[in-house]
Amino acid sequence: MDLSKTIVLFDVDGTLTKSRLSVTEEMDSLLGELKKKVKVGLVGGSDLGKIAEQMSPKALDAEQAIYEVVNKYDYVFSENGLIAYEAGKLVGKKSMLGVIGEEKCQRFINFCLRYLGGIEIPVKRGNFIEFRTGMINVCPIGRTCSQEERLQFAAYDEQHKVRETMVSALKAEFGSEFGLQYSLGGQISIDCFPVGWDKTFCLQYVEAKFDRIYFFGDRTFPGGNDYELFADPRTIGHSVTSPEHTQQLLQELFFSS
Ligand code: M1P
Repeated sequence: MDLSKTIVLFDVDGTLTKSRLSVTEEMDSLLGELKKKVKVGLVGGSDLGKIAEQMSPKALDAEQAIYEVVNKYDYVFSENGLIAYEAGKLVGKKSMLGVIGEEKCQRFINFCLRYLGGIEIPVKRGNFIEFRTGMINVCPIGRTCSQEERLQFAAYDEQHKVRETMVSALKAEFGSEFGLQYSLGGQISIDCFPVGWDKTFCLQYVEAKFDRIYFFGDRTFPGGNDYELFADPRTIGHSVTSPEHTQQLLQELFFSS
């Protein structure tokens, strides 16, 4: 296989790392080997700070982690590619606020806060709404929960569909008026962004340059934040169940002769 015009894109949480945890040394070194063969890019739903923290675990501080990750990988697309880095340089930045405006943003946030104030779940912590550059992340348990509380909520949500129910409420409230799209990005939250600003957004930076665009993600089901990029005809999508599964597929695809 001619790999010179091949790029491999990876989701981060659940694909390269366990949710919100650091990359293992084994995965880090496998990605290092892969980079010798093909171009490699990250496409995370999270903001750049979180991706950098997870993918540059040895960095001393947040700034250094960002510097390291954007220079280590050929492309780093955070917030679905709304913030795009190529070879260490910022090449694109989209603002959700710029598109929907302050008034709609406030109506949206106020609705979320009222909705979250009206539900009861086993545990609530802090930071329920994270306002990012390209999206608003809404988290019923609160992003400051511990790792243990995160896993407990994820299991509870699986059973009680807290996030799915909230997405239905958001759709009923805002319909197509706000032009927003919702995805269950990771384990505990909902990513809310303008329609079309899903992970396929990143393809504009790579589609003309590569003949083969692989994508590995774990949330590849409809409603998951890897779905659109996984299903896009421009990519060769691979659905994985864990970082170990990603490693196994990489070995089979790129390292077995
Ligand atoms: O995996 C990507 C997602 O990671 C986090 O999700 P959660 O905290 O729900 O596990 C968030 O940063 C989310 O925006 C992102 O899509």
